[in-house]
Amino acid sequence: MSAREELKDPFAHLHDEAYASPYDGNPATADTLLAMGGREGVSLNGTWNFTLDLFDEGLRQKWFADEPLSPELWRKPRDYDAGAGQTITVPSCWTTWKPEWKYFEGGAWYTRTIEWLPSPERPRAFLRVGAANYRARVFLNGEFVGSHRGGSTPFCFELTEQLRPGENRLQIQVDNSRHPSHVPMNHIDWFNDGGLYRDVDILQLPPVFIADATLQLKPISDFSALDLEITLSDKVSGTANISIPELDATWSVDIVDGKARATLAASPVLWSPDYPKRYEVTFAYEGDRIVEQIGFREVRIEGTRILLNGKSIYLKGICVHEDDVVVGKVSTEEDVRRRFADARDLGCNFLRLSHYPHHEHVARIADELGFLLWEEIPVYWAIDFDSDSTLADAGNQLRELIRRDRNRASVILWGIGNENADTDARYQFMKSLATIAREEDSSRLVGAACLINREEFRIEDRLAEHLDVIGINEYFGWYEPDFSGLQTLLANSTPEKPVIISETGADAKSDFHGRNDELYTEECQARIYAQQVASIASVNYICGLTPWLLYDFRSERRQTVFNQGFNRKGLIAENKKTRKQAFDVLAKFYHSYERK
Ligand code: GCB
Repeated sequence: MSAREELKDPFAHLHDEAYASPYDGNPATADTLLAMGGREGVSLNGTWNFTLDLFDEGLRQKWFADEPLSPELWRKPRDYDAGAGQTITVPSCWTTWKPEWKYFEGGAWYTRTIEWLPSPERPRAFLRVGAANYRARVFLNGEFVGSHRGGSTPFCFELTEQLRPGENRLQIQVDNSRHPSHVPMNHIDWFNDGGLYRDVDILQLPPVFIADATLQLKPISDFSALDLEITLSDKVSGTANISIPELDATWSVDIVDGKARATLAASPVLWSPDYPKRYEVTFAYEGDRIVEQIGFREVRIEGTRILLNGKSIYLKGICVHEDDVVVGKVSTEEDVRRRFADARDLGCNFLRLSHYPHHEHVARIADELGFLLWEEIPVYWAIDFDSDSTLADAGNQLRELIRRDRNRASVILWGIGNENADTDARYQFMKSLATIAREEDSSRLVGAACLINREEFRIEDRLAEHLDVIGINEYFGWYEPDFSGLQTLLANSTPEKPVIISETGADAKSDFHGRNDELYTEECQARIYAQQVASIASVNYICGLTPWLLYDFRSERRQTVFNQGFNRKGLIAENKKTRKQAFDVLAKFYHSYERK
């Protein structure tokens, strides 16, 4: 123990309520996020030491600064000893790890050792975390590295300077507290899982490397040009080489100050749900390469239509949460493929990944299978729309999502919010988000799931002028028992943009049967679906629907005898097997419907 440490007042932390602020700095943002693009990381998945920390003692007492010593060598008492804690597997949610941790909302410490073997060709090291709900603070060898806000997007930190050859101690404090400044805020209709619940990797990279590379079909180019953007790790100049062997195409592009932007002539076979054609694309800069499977397609609007590759498309969709009774928000590839298989049976060509960015392999699998996606950030219900810091957080989550997925043909729409009341503050906040979405990606649509004008029974939201597609959440037949309101709403509305019914539905407990006007029966849910599709089908400005939703999911807001901690609006029960009657109603509609 150093003399300085001996002198430290052992009681100072008891009176310090500003203890967390030193660890909110050096934020990881979209600008520090690195493209994975086929890179092989050194996986840090597996067993980590783990301690829940209800009172934030770790930050108050600087647990991370304690050298790991076996207890007989301690010279003063400690409240934390990583080795004596419990262990957990990464990725996972602590909320599903032990029954007694189910409702824990607060901080938790993950600690593990990493071996570092410096390599002359790849001397730079980056930590990449797939997602940590909600706030993460990273420490290496007792020093604070940086922090990240946002529970569902990936983030990176460079560790090169702090890593020592041999053993290093990596600690990540993850805090899933709900808070008024967060996005989402306190009130959500899903389970607030906590943890490092997606992959964690170390990327070993050359001195200058490709930080990000995007190639997509240039909008309104007669399908004959590709937009390229490459960002290097450093502001150097040079040449990047891009190749698509299947098209027999290679291009050399100048990089100036670490950036290359170019339009490349090419006429690839277009990607679509009917023919999800992808090409292997290689981006190379000196010794560094990123290899991506990319599909090329165009999406745009014309009046009240959505055009995919120039042809009007009707979006036969379904909403889905990232939720599982056993593993929480962890999305295994098997589970993702099951979602798509069920959606396929339903007759879908479209999924709304609600209400936050789902695992990055979802869009890759959608590219491969031929599904279109609506991806969104959790600007959900009430948000502190007056706060600049909250806007910065939401804007960053949106940029991180877009940069993560903008090579994915499946993603056609960025959702910037869900059911937010139409106030002035919300209008300004979401207008800024729409601008960010377009700055990041001008080739996709921007939408939001909006509320309706309930006084006038009209589709009306001031935000619509900044959207390409208006999503409408309406629950006629359920929260609004008088179904005739839907016909009034549809007849009263003359939107000038495409509308998607982004939610509709009803709860039903699977295997609970009764009259079709008896709430929570499968018959009642099926009747509401039948009425909904019959009312919507003939409305010209409606370009698709994503009813709420594929599977029942955990939601502690719901505690009736029917719900027992679940939102039961799934077409399939939470076991992901038992289909309810409404599944067949929607499947029949989707399999037979052709828009005139
Ligand atoms: C909504 C929300 C969704 C809820 C759903 C419901 O409008 O967007 O998150 O789960 O209603 O079941 O009430």
